[in-house]
This record gives sequence, structure tokens and C-alpha cells, in this order.
Amino acid sequence: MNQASLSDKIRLKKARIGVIGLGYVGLPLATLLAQKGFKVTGFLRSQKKVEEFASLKTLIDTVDRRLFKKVIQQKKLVPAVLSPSTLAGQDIVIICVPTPITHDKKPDLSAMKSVASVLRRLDLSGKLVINESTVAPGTTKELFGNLTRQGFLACSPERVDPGNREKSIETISKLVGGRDKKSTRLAANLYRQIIKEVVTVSSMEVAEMAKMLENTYRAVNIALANEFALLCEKVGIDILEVIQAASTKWSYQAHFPGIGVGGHCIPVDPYYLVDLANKVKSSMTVVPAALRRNNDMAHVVFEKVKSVYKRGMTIVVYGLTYKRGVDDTRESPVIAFCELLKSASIPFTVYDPIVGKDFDSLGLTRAKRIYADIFVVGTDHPQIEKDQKDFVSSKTIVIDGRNAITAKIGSRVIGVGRAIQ
Ligand code: SAJ
Repeated sequence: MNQASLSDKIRLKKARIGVIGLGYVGLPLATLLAQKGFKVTGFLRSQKKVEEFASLKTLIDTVDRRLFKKVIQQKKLVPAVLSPSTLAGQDIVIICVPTPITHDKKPDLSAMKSVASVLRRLDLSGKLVINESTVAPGTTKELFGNLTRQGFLACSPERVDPGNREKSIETISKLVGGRDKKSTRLAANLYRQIIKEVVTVSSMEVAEMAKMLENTYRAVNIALANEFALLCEKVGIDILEVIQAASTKWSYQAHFPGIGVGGHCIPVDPYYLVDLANKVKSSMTVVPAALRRNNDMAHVVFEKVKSVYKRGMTIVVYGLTYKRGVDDTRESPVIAFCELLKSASIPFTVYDPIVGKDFDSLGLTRAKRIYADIFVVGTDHPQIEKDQKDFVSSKTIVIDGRNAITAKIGSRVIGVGRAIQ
């Protein structure tokens, strides 16, 4: 198929679209494409996942469940196991697979490479392949450039914000960069069918690097807030009041200190950048230092607990997930914090109002609703104001790892960069 006919199919919403990976990025995208009138196939790794998906068992909180059910029931979005035969019928393929890091903080492109191995067995002439997964500049071309020589290739990094009801995939501006002008135009026209603001850039590498900058910017500024919080503790100044004051300046964007940085983006993406810098021998000092600072915050909160802990005291850790309001524990700093308690043989139990499954697999004990001697805020879930009443008595020492407690509770509140006596 040539560009003109693919362009017409996109304009008429007749293009058949395959979305590979139906996680927190792929699922809302596939649902929105189907809702807007495209015929979408969602590709999963196994038949078991296909059956789970078809039975609407999805747990992904970034998708509108009502819409999801509708497009499934109308068969506008159908699941299939990823294979050359099931993928062959698609005009457009959008890659939304995880790009995590290994235990030694190196990029893990295994999921991307397995997609490339499937695409390699297809004739991609005239087809458009778009990579949404977060990778270092040059990766999209390296993995898919040769495979798509007779077709079109673009990169449009995902910008989904899990747990944020205000920003839906439809309202978050979308960057698009193609290998060539035709690829950019086709990809941009596709997204313009479903997303309000689409911004084109001159290449895939610019799009890849912009995503790296967005998330590394956030990691570095969180690290700055953490560093200021530690200094504020030493000089007796309340970091939250300082941040609030600084926020009156137009060019300052507030970031907040805490027990650490978790999730599948902010503590992960910058390591792809560090890896690239090492490969091309480009000096990088700020980013690695910021990542170390953020990773050290779990230990900072652990030291606060140790400073008040006496053998026999009961400890309840509130919140296990990487951020408020989500049920995701990936790279959660609270898990790192719990590991520190375990290694110091300090007994504790954990309460999280959202997480159901991870406790056993993480070797953690769910807390009973009892007054604790020490109550540690690991995640500032929206329910915390109500929930803390079950654990905090007038004698409880509160170690507030998220500076979530705004008024005095218990005997005292020790935060990160602040304290409420
Ligand atoms: N965190 C802080 N201090 C802050 C902000 C966050 O310690 O000031 C911690 C959070 O508790 C969490 C981690 O950092 O553990 C990540 O928080 P996040 O709000 O950045 O959450 P994410 O990972 O869901 O970030 C997403 C990202 N979206 C994409 O990568 C597409 C990120 O780029 C967005 O900037 C972010 O949402 C957002 O702005 O809400």
C-alpha cells in the first residue's frame, strides 16, 4: 500500500490498527482508537491474557472502564495473541510494551526485541509502525529501521499519567517524529483523529530525547527538593513552607521531597539516558547524582524510624505503592524502605487501602487496625486522613515519609524536611 492509500484509510478511519501491549499505555490508546471508530486489535503475549482481557478483568486504572466495556462488546477492540499471522492484517502497528531497567540499572529492551522478532517475519511494505515505548534516542531506528524500509516508521513517546483523572490520553499533547516526512505526516494524522493537540518534530530521535528530558527533569528536580529538605531539617526551616513561598515565582515549578521516587517512568527513564551518555562518552554528573539522592531517601526515612525505635515497639507502615491513589508497587521506594527494616530485624506490618495482591509475594504482613507505637507514611493515599485514625493514638510517633500530615496527630510528626511537634 502506498502513502496515499494509507493516508486515505487513516482519514476515513478504515485503517486497521494493531496495538502491541495493553498495559497502562496501550489499553487507553486502543480503547480511544476504537471509540473514535477504528477497528483495533489489541495484542497480548498469551491466550490466558486474551481470555482475561475478553472477560473485562482489566485492572488498568488509566482506562475509562465504561468505554472499554463498550468497545469490547461492540467488537471494535478485539484481543489476540501476538504472532506474525495475527499481526499480518494490520495497516498500522503501535508498540506499547514495557521498557524497564535490570537490577543493575541497565536498559531492558527484551520486550521491544521480541516485538521486532515478530515484525521481522512480516512484509511491512506500505505499513506504518509507531513506537510509543520509552527508549533512548536512536533505539527506534536501531530496532525497527531495517524492518520498515518498505513502509513507514515513527516515534511518539507515551505521556500517560497513571492515577490522574484530570489528564486523559485525549487531552495530553502528543509528540510525533518520523524517520522521514511521509512517516511523520501519517503518524501525526492518525493521532489527530483522536488527540486534541499533536506536535510534530523533525525526527524520531528528537521525540525520543524529549521524553528523556521530560522525565529526567522531573527526577532531578525531585532530587533537588530532597536535598533542600535534608538541609531544612538541619537549620529548622519547614521545607513545605519554603516550596510554597518559592512557588510564587513564575519560573519555579514545585517538586516535593519524600521517601523516594517509584513507578515505571521517573526512576527508570533517566538510566536509559545515563547508558547512552556512557556509550557515547558524554560527561554526565547531575543526573547520576540526582538518581542516587532519590534512591537514598528510603534510607533517610529508615534512619528516622531507628532514631525513635525501641525493641518491642509496634510499627505500621501505611501505603506500599509508588504514588498516591494507584495500586502499582513497581520500583516503590516503600518496598526498599521495608527491606531496610527487615535487614535490621525490626518487626513491622503494612496497611495499604488499595493494594490487594502484592503482600504475600513481597513477604509482608498486612497490618491489623491497632494503635501503633510508630506509624510510618509510605504513600500519601487520599484515604490517609480517615485511615490514620485506626493506627494513631495520642502516644503514636508519626514518621511522615510523604509530608502528608498537615496538622498534629499522635505525640509528634517527623516529616522529610519538616516536623510537627
Ligand atoms: N514524586 C516525588 N516528588 C514529586 C513528584 C513525585 O517524590 O514532587 C515521586 C512520587 O511519589 C512517585 C514518583 O516520584 O514515587 C513518580 O511520581 P510521578 O508523579 O512522576 O508519577 P508517574 O511515574 O506516574 O509519572 C507520570 C509520568 N508520565 C510519563 O512518563 C508518561 C511523568 O512523565 C509525569 O511527569 C507524571 O506522570 C506527572 O506529571 O504526573
